[in-house]
Amino acid sequence: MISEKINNIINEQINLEFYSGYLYLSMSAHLKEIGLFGFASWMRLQAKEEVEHGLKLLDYLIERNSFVTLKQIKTPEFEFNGVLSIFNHIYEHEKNITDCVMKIAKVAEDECDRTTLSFIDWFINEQIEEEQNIKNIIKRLELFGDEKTSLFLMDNELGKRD
Ligand code: OFO
Repeated sequence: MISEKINNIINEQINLEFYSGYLYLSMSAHLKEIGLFGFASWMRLQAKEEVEHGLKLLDYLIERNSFVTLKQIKTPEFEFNGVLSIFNHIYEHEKNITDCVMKIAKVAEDECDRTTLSFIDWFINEQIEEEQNIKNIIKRLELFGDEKTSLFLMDNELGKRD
């Protein structure tokens, strides 16, 4: 059985992961509305991944004979101002999520909970990968600009994510 502190912080993280899913889904819907179907599909796949992250945490609590407490998910942004600003927004969001994951590792360390520490490693690596993927897209948007031709090419490319 894990400590109350660990239980609380993991339950909070479940909520954050589902919120992340909501945020990506909101962005995906917006991108689809404006005809950027490749970007929209990339975002929708990311939303699915976020839900999987939430479920992975939820299953972990159950495996450790702990309790799942699902709380209300806050409303994600739904007004956006261009593709570059959307990616800058999620980059900041993911950096924040990385801090939260690091905080779980810190609490696990303080509680001498080796199992949670090793479990959370997967999330730390996942965050590094996510931040990097988003940063790479931002670099290219900054380099090529978000005018029609470059957006068209990137939209095709991102639409190939599977
Ligand atoms: Fe779950 O990795 Fe993004 O938020």
